Amino acid sequence: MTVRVGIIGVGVMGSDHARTLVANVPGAELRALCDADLASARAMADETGAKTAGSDPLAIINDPAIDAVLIASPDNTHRDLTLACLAVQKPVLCEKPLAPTAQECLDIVAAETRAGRRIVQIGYMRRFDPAYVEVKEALRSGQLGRALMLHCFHRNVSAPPWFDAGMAITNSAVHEFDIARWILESEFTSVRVFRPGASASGGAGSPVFLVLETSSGQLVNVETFNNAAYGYDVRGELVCEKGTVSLRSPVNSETSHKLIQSLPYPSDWRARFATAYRVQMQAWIKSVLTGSPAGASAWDGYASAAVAEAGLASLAEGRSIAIVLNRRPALYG
Ligand code: ISE
Repeated sequence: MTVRVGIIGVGVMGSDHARTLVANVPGAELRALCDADLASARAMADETGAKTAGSDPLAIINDPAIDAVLIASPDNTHRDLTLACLAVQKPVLCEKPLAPTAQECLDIVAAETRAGRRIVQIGYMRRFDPAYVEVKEALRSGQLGRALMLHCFHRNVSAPPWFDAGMAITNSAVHEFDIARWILESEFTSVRVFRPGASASGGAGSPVFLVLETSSGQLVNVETFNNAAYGYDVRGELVCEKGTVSLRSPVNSETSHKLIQSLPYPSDWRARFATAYRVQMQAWIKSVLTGSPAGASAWDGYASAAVAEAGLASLAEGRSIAIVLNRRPALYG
C-alpha cells in the first residue's frame, strides 16, 4: 500500500519535509500541499510533483484520497488542525511544538484518548538523530553509571522576524525539554530561567539560560541563543557517575588554510538534523502502515509545553517554578 500524504504549510519546514518525503521515503506519495500563500503551495507542487496545491487545510484533512497529514503551519494553528485530523481519525505528524500552551496540548491528548488509539506523532526529530540515539544507548548500557547532569547548548544564527521573546523557550528550548525527558526517562519538576544582564536587548532572540530539575534528582541546564550569529550549533553532554558522553555534529570536511585548521557550521537545523528528519519521516510512514506508533506522542508534546509554560512564568517572575503534570492517560503507557 502507498501512503498518500498531504502537507499543510510550505514554509521552511513544510518545504523541507516535502522534499524529504519525495526523495527518501518509498511507500509514500506526496499527494497535496497547501499554504496560506497559494503561490508558494503551487511552486512547491511544481518542484515536488504533488498532485494538488491549495490554501485550505481542511480540504486536505477531509479529503478521502489523503491517508495521512503533516502539519507544518505556524505554531498557533497546530491545535485546531490536529483536532481536525483526530475528528476524522487521520494519522498526523505535527511539527513541534504540539501547541504553544499546555492547555491546547491537553485538548489534543483528550481527543486522542477518546479516539482510543495513537494517531498523533510530534516532530521532535532529535529522537531520530544518531548522536542523541547514541547518548541514550550509552546511558542505557549502564557502563557510565547513573545520569547526574545534562548540559545543553542550542544556538541559531538569527531569530526569524516572527520570533517573540518567549519563543526562545516555547519554540526552541522545547527541543531540549523533549530530548532530555527521552534520554533521562524522567519528568521535570522545576525550572528557573535567567537572562544575562549583559545582553543588549533582552528581546526576541537574546539568550536565555534555564536550570531544570528532574524527578530522579538530575540537573539539566539549557542555553538557548537564537541570535548567536556564528552558526547553527547544538551541543550536549550527559554527565554520569563514571563518565560522560557528548554529542558530535556531523561534519564532512575540514579546511586547513594559513596555519589554521577549521570545521564548518551549518546555517540552520535542516543540515544538522537532515538524517533525523529523514529517519523520522520513514518511521512515521511505517507507523501509518503498521498502526504501531513511533516518535514523540501527544503526551510528550504536552509535557514539553508544560515545561515551557513554567519557563515563561519563571522568566516573568524571576523565581523557580514547580512543574506539575496532569495524570498520564493509559494510552501513553
Ligand atoms: C526552530 O523552530 C526549530 O525547530 C529548530 O530545530 C530550532 O533549532 C530553532 O531554534 C527553532 O526556532
